[in-house]
Parts: sequence; structure tokens; C-alpha cells
Amino acid sequence: MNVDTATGTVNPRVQQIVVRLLGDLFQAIEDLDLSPSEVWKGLEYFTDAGKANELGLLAAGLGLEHYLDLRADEADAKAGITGGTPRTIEGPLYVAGAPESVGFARMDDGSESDHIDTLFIEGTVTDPEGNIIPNAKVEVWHANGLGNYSFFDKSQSEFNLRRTILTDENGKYVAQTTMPVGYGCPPEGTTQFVLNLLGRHGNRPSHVHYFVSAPGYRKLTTQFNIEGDKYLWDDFAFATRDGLVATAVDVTDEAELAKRGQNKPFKHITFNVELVKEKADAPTTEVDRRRASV
Ligand code: MBD
Ligand code: FE
Repeated sequence: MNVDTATGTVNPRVQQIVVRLLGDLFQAIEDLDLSPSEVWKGLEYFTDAGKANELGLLAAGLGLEHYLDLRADEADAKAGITGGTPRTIEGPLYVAGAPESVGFARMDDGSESDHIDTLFIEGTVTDPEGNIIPNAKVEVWHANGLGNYSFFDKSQSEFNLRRTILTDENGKYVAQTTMPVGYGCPPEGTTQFVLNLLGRHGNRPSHVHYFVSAPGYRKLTTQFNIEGDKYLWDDFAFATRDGLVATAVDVTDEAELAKRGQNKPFKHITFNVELVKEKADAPTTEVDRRRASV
């Protein structure tokens, strides 16, 4: 509850957080004997990172976003919530408002089809007992063959590689798209600048993001990361987890190609999702953060 005082409205939660963080900061300045110039360099860094809209990227790269996942896992366990597909970070590149369809979506605009493998992703959304969940909302987004995401990369068409697919009456979704290539931080950007000073790279393995939701179930934020990528277990954002590694299988059989209307071999990934039932008094799975929308 906020408290009105002569000087304005005090928010006790904000007050508590600021007092604590400043105490920890001052202690660090003392322990590490930071110079005034170092303190100002730090503030200038945040100014630059904010201006570049890279604070979400920095949070991923410093492991802060993954740490919040570990805390959410622990809170779930304490509330007696177990099972289901593991969560992993959203990352900073979601865009709301992608085109919606039922059962199937083609995600790519065809502009890379001549030089990138086609990828079919399919799976079923169920509860942990295997009961299918029709009409679940499966939001999918991923990078193109250069590791770039539409909207942030203005050279791509609107909502390229971003779709919302509702599962069909059998709980199934199918996406036809192109093989993503792993993301790398902008080399001249503020995040890579600090990663360089830490002796770290800024690369992610090839991956595909998901939000999966259905009435009565807990919303899942996750991704699969693709087997064989050299960064699979060396992700700068710490997002790869057991249970979230997918294998892209080469499909070359003529009958299979014909069945999918393809004239060249393609890759296939199965990614099934298990949603856990919502429960009273469980920690919320909604994360309130600023997101782009079109
Ligand atoms: C990405 O594609 C991503 O998923 C994260 C977490 C950070 C940067 C780019
Ligand atoms: Fe990503």
C-alpha cells in the first residue's frame, strides 16, 4: 500500500528495493574501492545500453533472465507444481500480434527458400498425463538464416518467422518454416562491448521460441535449441536446458517430400509440449515486461 506524505506518495516496496540495492552498491564501491571515474563509466554504460535498447539483451547475456527461470522453478516446486515441459527464457525479441491460424502455419515469406533448408516443426500439446489440449495457443518465433529477427531487422517482411498457431482437434500444430541460424549480439553493440571485457562470446545456438497457453493451464515460455550447433551447451544467454534439445532430422524420401508438397529434401523437428494445470495460489506465469507489438 502506498503512503501519502507531505512530499508525495511513498511506495514502500520501491523504497525497500532502492534502499537495499543502494546499500549493496555502496558496499561494493567500498570493498572494490571503485574510483569516481569507474562509477561514472558504469552509469554512462547504462545510458548507452538503454539508448541502444539493449538492456533486455544484457539481462539475457548476464544470466539474469535465466536466474529468474531458476527462481520460478523453485517457486513452482514449493507450490507443489511439477512436471510439464521445462520453461526457459523469453529473450528480448518477441513481437505481439503475429498472424493466427488453426493447425498449420507457413511462417517464412519464401525469400530464403533458395538457399536455406525448409523446416517442418510439429507437435502435440497435452497435459502431463497425455490428454490432448485442442485449441491451445502456440506462439512461435525464430531467426532467419542470418540469425536475425523480423521487426528488429527491418530488411525482413512484417511478421516473417512469427506465427500464432491454435492446436487442431487432435491437439496438434504444424509449422512450415526455414532453418534458423543462431543469433549473435551486434558486434559493435553495448552488450558485446561488456562481453568482450569479460572474455565472453555473444552467441546463441540455433533455436525456436514458444509461448504456449490454454484456458485452465499455466502459460509456458520456452524454446527448443537444435542439436549439432556448436553453441548448444555454450549459449551466451544460458537458455539451453535438458528436455529442450531438438533434433532436426533430414527427410529425403520422395514419398515424404510429395506428401508435404516439397521438391527438395527438408528438415523435420518434433516438439511436443506438456502444459501443467493452473492451480489456485500458484505463482503467476505471466511476466509483465515491455514488448514490441505491431
Ligand atoms: C535471441 O534470439 C535470444 O533468444 C536471446 C535470449 C537473446 C538474444 C537473441
Ligand atoms: Fe531467440
